[in-house]
Amino acid sequence: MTTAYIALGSNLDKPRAQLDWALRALASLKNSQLYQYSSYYRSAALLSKDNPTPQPDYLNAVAVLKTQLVPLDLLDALQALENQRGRRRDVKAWSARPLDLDILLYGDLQLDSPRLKIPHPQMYQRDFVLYPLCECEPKLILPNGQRLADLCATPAKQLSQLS
Ligand code: A4P
Ligand code: MG
Repeated sequence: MTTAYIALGSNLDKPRAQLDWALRALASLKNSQLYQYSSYYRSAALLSKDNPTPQPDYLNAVAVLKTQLVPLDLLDALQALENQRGRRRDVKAWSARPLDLDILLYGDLQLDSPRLKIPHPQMYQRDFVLYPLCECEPKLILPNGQRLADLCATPAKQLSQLS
């Protein structure tokens, strides 16, 4: 079994219910065990220059999965779950979405392929990833050598943890 960290995000169609659904789905994923998950965190949508139209706030969380799926099979399984929630692929990147499931880390694998990049390239810059990850795994050393706890030492400024 390999430990994989999954980022969950939603800013459409009742985000809290979307994340609840996603955690239940991850708990029944084939050849995998849902080991742990964080609370939910709300933040303003980070927008891209290509897609600057304002969007609803996001809810984000992190799940810890023990899995026998190889990385691309895990990505396929996560994208199938996104599709089940009506995720549209014919829109610009960073568009509002009912459910986004990204692989943050997969064991100590480092991968840079057209379809899958691990670690997730933007994870180091995103409080809505780092803080829920730290809640699950406070002693984690990130692949770039940084201690996760050091990055999360002060309260996050624009992130609220939900009860
Ligand atoms: N892909 C490559 N590496 C990975 C990986 N590690 N995990 C490829 C998952 N997918 C990976 O992703 C596009 C393609 O990236 C996939 O087909 C896969 O082959 P996508 O999920 O279809 O599209 P996307 O999510 O719009 O693009 P991207 O680049 O994954 O965006 P992000 O990083 O997911 O950012 N603001 C807040 N507050 N909270 C958020 O969660 N998320 C985004 C989207 C923008 N703003 C946000 C949030
Ligand atoms: Mg994504």
